Amino acid sequence: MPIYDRIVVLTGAGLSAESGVSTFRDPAGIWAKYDWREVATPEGFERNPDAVHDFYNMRRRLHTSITPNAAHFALARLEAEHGGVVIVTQNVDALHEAAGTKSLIHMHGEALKAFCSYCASRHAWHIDLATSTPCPSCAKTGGMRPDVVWFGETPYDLGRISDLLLTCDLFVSIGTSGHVYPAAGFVTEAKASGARTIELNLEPSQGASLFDEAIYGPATDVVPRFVERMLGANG
Ligand code: BV8
Repeated sequence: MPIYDRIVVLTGAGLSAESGVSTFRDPAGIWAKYDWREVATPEGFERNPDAVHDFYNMRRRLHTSITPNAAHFALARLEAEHGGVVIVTQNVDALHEAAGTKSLIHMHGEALKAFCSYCASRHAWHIDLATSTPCPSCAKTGGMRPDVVWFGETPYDLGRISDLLLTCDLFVSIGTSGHVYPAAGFVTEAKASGARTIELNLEPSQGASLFDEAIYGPATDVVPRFVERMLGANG
């Protein structure tokens, strides 16, 4: 197994599934129960902020009770023992951090953070949010929202992510269906930079044909084995 110096790992909801977090597009997933247009767009928030707060309050409550699984811990071990690893996650849970990952980009934001649309202040947030919640900084009400990236909004840190994709020599996609852009296009950017591309997922994603290699199975099984292989190759 060749040695890699700069590894970018993209993670999605499938990584947290075995921690009890629903995925989005599986048959019993979140979008089978909620209309993304109503709860995950700025227009939906404008139309009915209480419905959006209810949706994220339900998910935030869940996120305060979940724990990392073997896949999260394996990725933290890869970073600690291999070095040169950056995780770009589409997930808004805090399970990568809880497992010990340090070099992490939350491109779709974080369920346990909130920001004020009036003064743009950001706050760690573990309790329910409502339209009546005053901003801890400017004290205004009606402007506090979950610090997550909705459809039609620009994901965070795209410039830094592009630089990472330009310079990585290994791109690993784990637990994502490859439906949502620009994340679903990262494999193409990494390939264009000459990186080897590997997909670890329960089943082939929408972009499966774009990867050099694929390993299918539950994340808590395939990710620790993949990390063992990577660390073994590094001696
Ligand atoms: C944007 C809110 C402009 C947070 C979410 C082309 C280019 C650019 C944009 C677009 C484009 N085409 C369309 C768009 C617009 C849109 C888009 O992609 N629409 C799609 C649906 C067609 N994109 C946007 O609006 C994005 N913004 O484009 O801004 C821009 C663009 C570029 C540059 C500047 C400006 C914003 C997207 C973010 C939307 N926010 N959610 C939240 O509430 O969480 S989307 C939602 O989908 C989540 O964020 C989630 O992270 C994301 C991706 O889903 P996955 O993680 O892949 O989850 P999914 O359920 O789909 O799949 C799970 C996978 O795991 C499955 O494959 C399953 O088999 C597997 N699995 C299950 N169990 C396991 C497992 N694997 C392993 N083990 C298991 N046990």
